[in-house]
Amino acid sequence: MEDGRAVELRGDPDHPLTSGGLCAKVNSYLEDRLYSPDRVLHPLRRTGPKGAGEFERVSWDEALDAITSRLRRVISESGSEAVLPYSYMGTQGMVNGMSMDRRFFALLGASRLERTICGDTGQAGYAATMGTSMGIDPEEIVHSRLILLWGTNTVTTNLHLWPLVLRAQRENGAKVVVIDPVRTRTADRADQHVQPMPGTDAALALGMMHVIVDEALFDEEYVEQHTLGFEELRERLLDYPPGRVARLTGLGEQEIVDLARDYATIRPSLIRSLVGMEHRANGAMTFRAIACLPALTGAWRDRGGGLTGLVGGFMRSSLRMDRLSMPELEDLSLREINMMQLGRALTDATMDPPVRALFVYSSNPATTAPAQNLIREGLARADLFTVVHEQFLTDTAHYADYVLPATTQAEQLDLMYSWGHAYLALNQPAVQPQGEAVSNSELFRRLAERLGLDHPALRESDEEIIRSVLDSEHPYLDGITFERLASTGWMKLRLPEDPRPYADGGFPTPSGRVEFVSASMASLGLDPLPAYEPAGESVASDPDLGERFPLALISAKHGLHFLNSSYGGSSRHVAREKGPWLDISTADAELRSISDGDLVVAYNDRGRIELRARVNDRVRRGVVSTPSGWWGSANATGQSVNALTPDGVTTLGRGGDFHDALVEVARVAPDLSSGPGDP
Ligand SMILES: Nc1nc2c(c(=O)[nH]1)N[C@H]1C(S)=C(S)[C@@H](COP(=O)(O)OP(=O)(O)OC[C@H]3O[C@@H](n4cnc5c(=O)[nH]c(N)nc54)[C@H](O)[C@@H]3O)O[C@H]1N2
Ligand SMILES: Nc1nc2c(c(=O)[nH]1)N[C@H]1C(S)=C(S)[C@@H](COP(=O)(O)OP(=O)(O)OC[C@H]3O[C@@H](n4cnc5c(=O)[nH]c(N)nc54)[C@H](O)[C@@H]3O)O[C@H]1N2
Ligand SMILES: [Mo]
Repeated sequence: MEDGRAVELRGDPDHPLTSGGLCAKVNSYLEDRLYSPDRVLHPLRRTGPKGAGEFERVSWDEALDAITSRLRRVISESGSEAVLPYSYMGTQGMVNGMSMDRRFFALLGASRLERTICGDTGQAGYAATMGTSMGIDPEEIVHSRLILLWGTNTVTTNLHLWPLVLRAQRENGAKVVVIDPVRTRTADRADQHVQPMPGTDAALALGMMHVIVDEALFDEEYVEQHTLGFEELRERLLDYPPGRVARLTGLGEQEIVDLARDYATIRPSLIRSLVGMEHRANGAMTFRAIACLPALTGAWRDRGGGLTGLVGGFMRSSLRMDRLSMPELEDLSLREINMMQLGRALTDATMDPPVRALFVYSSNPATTAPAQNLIREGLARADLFTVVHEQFLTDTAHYADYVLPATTQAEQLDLMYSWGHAYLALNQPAVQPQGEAVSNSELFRRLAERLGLDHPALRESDEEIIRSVLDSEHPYLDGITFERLASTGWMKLRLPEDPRPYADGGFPTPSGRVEFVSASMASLGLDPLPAYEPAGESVASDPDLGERFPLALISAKHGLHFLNSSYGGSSRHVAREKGPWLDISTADAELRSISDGDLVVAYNDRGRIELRARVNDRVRRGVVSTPSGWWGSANATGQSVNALTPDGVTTLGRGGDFHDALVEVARVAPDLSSGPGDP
């Protein structure tokens, strides 16, 4: 800081996980975010048509009066469920992400939002097998000798784990295998890249188990003592010989056999996943099948062996999470709307009551949620009142009746949660809020007061909330206090001495064992055994659709400079990403007379976007890949990739299926203003 102005941002060199390293996204946070000339610094009122992004500055008083009187009217005419909050984790903090806002909408009696866009499906799949999604501490990866980065792009999305992977390679000679339909930056750096067709990983896992059982490479004692249903599993595995799995996954038969042998014999072996495979109709079953592997081989016995995925459970199980949202305030009889289906909720004429007021904060659904064109249609409704609390004029904000300015991390107090590691951090404000920006928690305190909502839960300060969240007897929090966090910035949870949580079994399933056979799956009407089902929207499951749209589209987080859609509107980050591109195989490009660098359109019945083709073999024939995060306003079509994605919700985990998207791709002839896929 110099004279009240932040002049430099750096990581803490003593932090064991980051060693002070910052990622490409936040390296220039001060210029690109805190002091960005594009920031929203004052309340704005819409002056042009919805979507045009034309606004005028108004005072906070004026904005709050207009918002509260509109909310009152909507509630008195249509009931409180006509109000819908929409948020995700744009502010990665606990106070601003899930406390005052949740209390406010609960006390208002608004429709409840199912916030399941990230992690829920995969975690539900793991839990169906092992009772939890929590594996080992990711830092234990340094002890592994075989690392399967399964559907996760570590170098891009989880940069701080990568040095530990390299350390395992250097110190233990670890072999690093990436399993991903796309040859990612991570795959480029791995010892081996296994490239299955999208959505076929459950078949791969079952095929590996087939080989492991067939060649008696499994851990008989571990299976006997700590698993349930081995005989039924063995029978199921007969359906997955390597020959059939090779056909299902597009992999070589020998490749599958070798991977299985490596997995069973190179120890410790660790499977690392995050969310890449979950955004599919069969996503939960994929994670369930994968979670069977370490139980079969007894990988959990070894230090650095087993599974490690999202580890938010470390914090969820030890912090007083109930002191954040205060679930007791919520009326569970009020309707729930899934965040994947915002478009449907805003356009479905049978909704009773219809959504008449939408309050968006910490999220940019017009870019990040599937079925984008349906969302836009909903947001454009003249009778919908939309408020967006934001730092920038996102594609969602363009539709707002009122945009309210939000603070950034540098201006607000928060307790930082993590699902990637076990360090808690206290984020202390460095600078005064810029302009008239307010934090999320402050916004909802102000709104509550204006609306005359008089509940003590709506008056707590940020610091009071943090202190009560930390006020836990859980052993992980032993010695972790507000004061100590304030002086050190971060502290690691006190995880148990033995870093092998399931070395001696003790899984939190109904049976206490890893459930190859699951009665809870059966009771949901689902297959009690792990199985492969073709992806939801795929050539295999819908040949007619596959005829028209033969390419499986993956739109994952391949942009190094975007955090979901954050920074997608920043000219500097956009320039660094070198334009929205589409990776297409040489074979598919030839078939469509597409050359490297050509402008192409990717389209289906839901939408169309323009991209620059990169003809290469980063994807296989039948697959195309483009980074998510780009804003539609930056595309010639006004749409971005989620215009092409479906908005289904998975049975288990209630997550999205937006990676199950079929498209066709065509070259855009330079002399045509319109082309294939035009609505
Ligand atoms: N740079 C950057 N970092 C980020 C983010 C970002 O937007 N940008 N977002 C953050 C967030 S919110 C999250 S949740 C994490 C997610 O972290 P990851 O899970 O690592 O990220 P994703 O890009 O969603 O998916 C990882 C990989 O899954 C692959 N994949 C897709 N379908 C399949 C499949 O069927 N099988 C297999 N085996 N692989 C498949 C994709 O090609 C992709 O390379 O990243 C975080 N980090
Ligand atoms: N096609 C496709 N779609 C995806 C994914 C994918 O891989 N492919 N990934 C999915 C995943 S894993 C996730 S997590 C979601 C994420 O989707 P979103 O939650 O919508 O994530 P962001 O795009 O980063 O939007 C967060 C917004 O919050 C704003 N913000 C940041 N801090 C604050 C704050 O303190 N207060 C307020 N009010 N606003 C703030 C930012 O400016 C930003 O516009 O996207 C999902 N969508
Ligand atoms: Mo996410």
